[in-house]
Amino acid sequence: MLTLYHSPRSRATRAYQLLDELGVLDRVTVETVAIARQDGSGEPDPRNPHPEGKVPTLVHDGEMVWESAAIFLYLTDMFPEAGLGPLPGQKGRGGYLSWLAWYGDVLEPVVHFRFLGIDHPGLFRTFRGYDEMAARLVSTLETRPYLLGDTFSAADLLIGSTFGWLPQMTPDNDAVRDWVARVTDRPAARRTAEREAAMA
Ligand SMILES: N[C@@H](CCC(=O)N[C@@H](CS)C(=O)NCC(=O)O)C(=O)O
Repeated sequence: MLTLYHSPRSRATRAYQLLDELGVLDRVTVETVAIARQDGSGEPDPRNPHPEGKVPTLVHDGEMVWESAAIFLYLTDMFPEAGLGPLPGQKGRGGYLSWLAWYGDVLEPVVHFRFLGIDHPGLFRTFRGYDEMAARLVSTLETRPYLLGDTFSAADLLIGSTFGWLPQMTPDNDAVRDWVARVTDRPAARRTAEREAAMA
């Protein structure tokens, strides 16, 4: 049994969208739980097994998977028919794993430090800065429509969703802006927004 613990308009939204992109919504139980929100509303939900009360959380036959990048990899490996993430041995697997890890190890911290106005040489030495993050996306997306090449993957959804939530953090580059538009304005994104609106 596969269960996604989800909360509307959160980082779990893109995991919920991924289930739609994979065509497996009917094979997964989606449990909507409360979370503590940045505005001070809400609180951790005892039904959510994540030890810090965060979402998304995925539970497969009693085993928990947490962190969006791990959940994305787990789901695209488990449901390969949609072709949203190269499997071991397939072309693009290395890039796919690297972009997923880059999301959590570089993009999230760099974007949030910038958003919060936090700067320190130690942060730059560890993560590099906003300009380096942006340059990585620019140099990739000026040569191809999606992070892995010609086709959309779950890495585009994971990374692109950040700029859907924080558009002011989008690198100032047409190729990146066009990519964000392509990966955030998808039928599954619209369906997910409708489903979440109906939950409200
Ligand atoms: N790095 C984690 C972050 C998860 C996260 O912080 N989720 C937020 C929702 S956007 C949350 O659950 N917050 C509740 C809390 O911090 O208690 C991921 O990408 O999955």
